Amino acid sequence: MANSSLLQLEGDSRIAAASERLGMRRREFLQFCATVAASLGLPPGADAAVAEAVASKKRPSVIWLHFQECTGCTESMLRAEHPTLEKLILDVISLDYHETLFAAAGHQAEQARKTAMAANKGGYVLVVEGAIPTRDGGIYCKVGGQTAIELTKECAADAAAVIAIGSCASWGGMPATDPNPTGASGVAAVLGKPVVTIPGCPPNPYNFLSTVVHFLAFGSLPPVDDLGRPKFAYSRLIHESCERRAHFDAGRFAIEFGDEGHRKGYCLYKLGCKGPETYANCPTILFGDAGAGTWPVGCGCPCFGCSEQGVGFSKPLHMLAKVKNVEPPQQYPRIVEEKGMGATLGSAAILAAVAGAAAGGAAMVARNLGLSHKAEEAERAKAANSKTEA
Ligand code: FSX
Ligand code: SF4
Ligand code: F3S
Repeated sequence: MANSSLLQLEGDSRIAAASERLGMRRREFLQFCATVAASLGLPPGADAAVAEAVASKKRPSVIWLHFQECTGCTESMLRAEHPTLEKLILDVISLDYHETLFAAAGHQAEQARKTAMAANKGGYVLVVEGAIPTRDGGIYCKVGGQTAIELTKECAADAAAVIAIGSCASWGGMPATDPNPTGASGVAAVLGKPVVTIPGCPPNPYNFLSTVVHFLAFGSLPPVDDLGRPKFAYSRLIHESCERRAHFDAGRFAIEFGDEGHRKGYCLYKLGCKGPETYANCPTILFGDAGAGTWPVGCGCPCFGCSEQGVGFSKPLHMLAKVKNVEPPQQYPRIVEEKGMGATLGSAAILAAVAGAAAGGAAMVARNLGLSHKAEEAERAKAANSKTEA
């Protein structure tokens, strides 16, 4: 890791070139990098390493596969309200194969994938979007004559890292809904080894961006929980950061869509909101940079747990959520833990109002929030153990 400070980098020609390329002011670019570093829960000083990496490191080659899905993951990445987002994503990676965005087709496209894989053997990032059908030999999804199973295994063999983007690729998601006729499964299940998962239907593009920036800056993917989810984004229940939480605690609920409670912005728990059992940073990171309230609950729609295996696409929409942490725990999480709230250009703008040195402070704030799902991980491990024992 380089040893420069963020402020020293302001006069650096690499930073000037990167800012120009991205159509950002230099200060704006540096503040964005500070926010990404803070969101990842990195130690103070890592913001400069992030800025140097984004500005000057060779962009990692990305092979992006599509299987059983709606392409919402790609859409949400490219249709963000703020035009800088997709520019940033496409600037930090070299997207060498992507079926939806490719101008090439047929054999030409297949050749491009093989060429990129050979040229970057052992160094490329494989991103899988969509579930993989496993029933009947995987015949329900084929690309270029190969099944999704074959393609995933072939592309993962020489990848430096594998990211399952969206709930479909993470564990099966919507295509795996009961009775799951095609045997839709997640990438880890097909490869038989853990991968980084960024669930959500669609997932928030900033969580993908932050994950890739971590890989670019430090050569590894960020720390994950036992389901492969980056801890910086999936360590807290939605219910913990929800703006309607005070109504929940006070017993003020919307009972029907459009009733007085709903119009007044009361808690959506009784309409089936799964925020109390879903881990994701939706309420803090928001979607589309369109301002406050741009997330499901903010718009009056109960969270349906799209990012939580066993909740989204499994539990009926109006079934009441399992409420965790109703009372304070006997033991509190450690004060200093990796936890971020995600990087948004909005939060970068807030940082912009603060002196450069505040980036370190932001990192500390992000780190001091603590983790809330340690108990849940332990619960899952216990359940898995008792299954093995039985
Ligand atoms: Fe769609 Fe992606 Fe949902 Fe799945 O997102 S938004 S069905 S998670 O794989 O395209
Ligand atoms: Fe927010 Fe849903 Fe929790 Fe109510 S139940 S506070 S709407 S997350
Ligand atoms: Fe999904 Fe709930 Fe967030 S439905 S987008 S996890 S608020």
